[in-house]
Amino acid sequence: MTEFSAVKESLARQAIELPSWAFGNSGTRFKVFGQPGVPRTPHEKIADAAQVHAYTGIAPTVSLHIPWDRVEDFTELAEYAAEQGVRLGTINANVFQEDDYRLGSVTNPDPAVRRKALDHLLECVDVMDATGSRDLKLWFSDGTNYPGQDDIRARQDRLAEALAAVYARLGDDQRIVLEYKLFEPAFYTMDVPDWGTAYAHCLELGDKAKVVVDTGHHAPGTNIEFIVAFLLRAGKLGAFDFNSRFYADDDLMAGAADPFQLFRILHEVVRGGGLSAEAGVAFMLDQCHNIEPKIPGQIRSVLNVQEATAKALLVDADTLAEAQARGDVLGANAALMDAYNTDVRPFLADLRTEQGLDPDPMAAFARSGYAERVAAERVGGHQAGWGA
Ligand code: PSV
Ligand code: MN
Ligand code: MN
Repeated sequence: MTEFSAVKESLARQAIELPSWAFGNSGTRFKVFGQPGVPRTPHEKIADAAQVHAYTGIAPTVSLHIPWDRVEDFTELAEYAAEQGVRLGTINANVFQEDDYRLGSVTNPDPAVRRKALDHLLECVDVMDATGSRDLKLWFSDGTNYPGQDDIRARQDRLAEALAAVYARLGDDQRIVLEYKLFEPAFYTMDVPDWGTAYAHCLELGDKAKVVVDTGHHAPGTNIEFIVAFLLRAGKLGAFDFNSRFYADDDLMAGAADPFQLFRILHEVVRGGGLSAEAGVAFMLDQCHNIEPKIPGQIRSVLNVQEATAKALLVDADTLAEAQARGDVLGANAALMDAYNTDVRPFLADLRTEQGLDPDPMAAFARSGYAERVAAERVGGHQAGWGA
């Protein structure tokens, strides 16, 4: 197996982006549970995200959702983030929470609704100009609930038209990252249900359009690592939304439900060169912490992704390739499993110590008193805006 010293540098360079909405109250359609000290403003969400970075050292950026995080002055928000020790990252558009969008946003049969949705997407590019963000993350709740409700093909045309208009507005260093989801909120057809649909639209758009793999957006049993391998090979993997699911789009902590799947995904990332800066893959979390405390929930998730990455990096690529070439099924499988079964936690603790961080981020945050302080200071925290 590869020595830990050989992979340390890659791990030290790892960057995982946090979702601002993970810090607000959230829940299901049955109940949103309030927690003491949750952020009341985008600034406070960023302050909380900065805590995760302060203790893990690998969560330097925060993803915003518009309009949940709309502020008067995004340049000021970016400056505030820098003061907190983090940067603003991906901008997520939101065309799924208004009555007008009952029958869809950019695929709505009504041209006036389509125009309104497109205007919001273009406004998000304005926000990116102010925040210096590279990526516009597009997820559409659009779809239909009943056979015959609308013309599936016409909806694809409308989608393509909107995407082309947004693409034309992008700056040289900006990208669209297009997210797919099998079902929910639409139950019969989603207009971007799978990676193939997202890939086809991104291909048509051009180089600045890439696919987002949200690990919670597939049918049970889907081989997500295959999708990752395919998209990386095609130069079309733009980003991950990491989270865990047991049943549907559960948005639980990454690596909680199936750490082996997370390892298999990261193995394909490493194999495909996806950790390099040139690959341009954004590693984001997209989660909600409905019942557990939010900052520790994010720290745990970041550590889970880091551990899976460390194990993936420990796979001895030569041993694996040799075993594969000679058709040694068990040898090849063992090369992978040896790495997966390694306890990387002591190595990662040492790495943190070398970086001047506490070896145990969960314990260090708990000791810091931050949670108690904000619980006393902040009254009337906001709902994340999702899951209610
Ligand atoms: C949709 O389920 C999704 O995964 C998209 O990324 C949204 O922007 C996000 O969840 C909101 O939580
Ligand atoms: Mn997502
Ligand atoms: Mn989702």
